[in-house]
Amino acid sequence: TARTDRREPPPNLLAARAAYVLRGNDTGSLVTAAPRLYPHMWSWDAAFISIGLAHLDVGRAVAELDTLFAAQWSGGMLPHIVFTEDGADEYFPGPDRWGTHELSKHAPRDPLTSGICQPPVHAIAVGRLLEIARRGGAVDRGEAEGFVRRSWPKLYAWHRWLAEHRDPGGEGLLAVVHGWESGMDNSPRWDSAYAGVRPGADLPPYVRRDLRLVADAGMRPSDAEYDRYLWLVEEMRRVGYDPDRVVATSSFLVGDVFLTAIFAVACDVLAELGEEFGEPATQIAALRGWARRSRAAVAATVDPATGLARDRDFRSGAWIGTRTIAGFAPLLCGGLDRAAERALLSILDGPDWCGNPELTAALVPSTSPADDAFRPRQYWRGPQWPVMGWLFGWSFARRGWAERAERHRVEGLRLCSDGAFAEYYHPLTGEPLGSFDQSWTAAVVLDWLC
Ligand code: 9YW
Repeated sequence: TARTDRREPPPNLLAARAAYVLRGNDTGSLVTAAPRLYPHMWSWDAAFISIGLAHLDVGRAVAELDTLFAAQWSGGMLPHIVFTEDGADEYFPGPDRWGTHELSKHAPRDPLTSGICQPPVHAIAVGRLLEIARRGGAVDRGEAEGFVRRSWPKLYAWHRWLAEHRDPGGEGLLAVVHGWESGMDNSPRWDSAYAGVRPGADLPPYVRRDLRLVADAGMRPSDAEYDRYLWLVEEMRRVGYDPDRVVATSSFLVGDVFLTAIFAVACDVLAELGEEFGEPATQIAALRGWARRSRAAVAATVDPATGLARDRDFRSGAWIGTRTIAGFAPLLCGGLDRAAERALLSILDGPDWCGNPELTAALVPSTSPADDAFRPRQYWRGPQWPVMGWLFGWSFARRGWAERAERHRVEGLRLCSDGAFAEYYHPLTGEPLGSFDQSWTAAVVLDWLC
């Protein structure tokens, strides 16, 4: 449907539908990422979901993050999936394939979890939740403040884990050991690094389940990609998920500039909360130090030729210059000098990105329509993800760019006004793609509307 053909429901109807999606996906203790495709809790989804829930019921929003924190590994890692019992047979790879409870001394036995992590957006969510709760009455405020007090040490432990175990270069560019950890599973950012992953002949056989649940297999990663995904899990199993041995042995080790930018800004948010709530000064100073180091590391990745930030393959030493949403990472955390930042903003507004007149909504596509890797229907290879629009809008507001933040909100709502709450959208037609009634999409729509 072209932009002009869209019938847009009034905002209160869209908000009611978004609330209905979150309620529908609520199992009681957690809101699954999506009704059928993703019947478990995903780490960064849970953070965004809690922001949406905060508009409906602060207590329920807090409970969502409590559920995630209850699955925290003893070393501090927040696992990327917390498995529900009901969904265990529905999703692959499930708890048996990961086997974390049998292989790692750090993993919880109840609930069962995966053995990798996702981007650390949680402190951002806690900060936003507190803001929303403070607009309400004393009960909401009290609930949120109590939650900040009890979750702060857990968030600190999570950030410390990342700083201590995921900075192999020692300069603040944090590494992922699996594309899934970036949250952008099949982004062309990872193609060259995955080319170096050679699945062994002893990769145990498996059956994918995702393909039964989307209309078109072409929207999902390929089988060859899946073999590599599973091989990396196999490598981690073989070292018992020990964080340092994983970094030493994984055939995939990439400095993720987008995750690093999120870490930098989330460290600042957590430090600010720590100051307000009287947390230990040494820990606040550590957070500020990690923020500074990672912010500088993000700025140092910028390619002078293109102006975009880049990931770095720690195994091959190569920079990764594919034009993806990650190129704008410095806008999330700041740290560029004025000229470089202005240049990056004009790339963002230009014809290869948000200024492309063919876009349904002026939100950053996951891959530039001008890049050879662009595939408009395929997951992280081109579609727009509403939740990423929210993250940029939030960052712009934090950085004092109110007008840009507002534009992002309006454009995000334009994309989501079809009421499908799709996982991702075709950037040129606005067609909803992937899973529908996706929780984090509903959550960010609620935050945009309320
Ligand atoms: C998968 C749940 C997750 C997100 C990821 C997204 C997708 C899971 O869905 O990955 O099995 O493909 O890439 O960012 O957390 O919404």
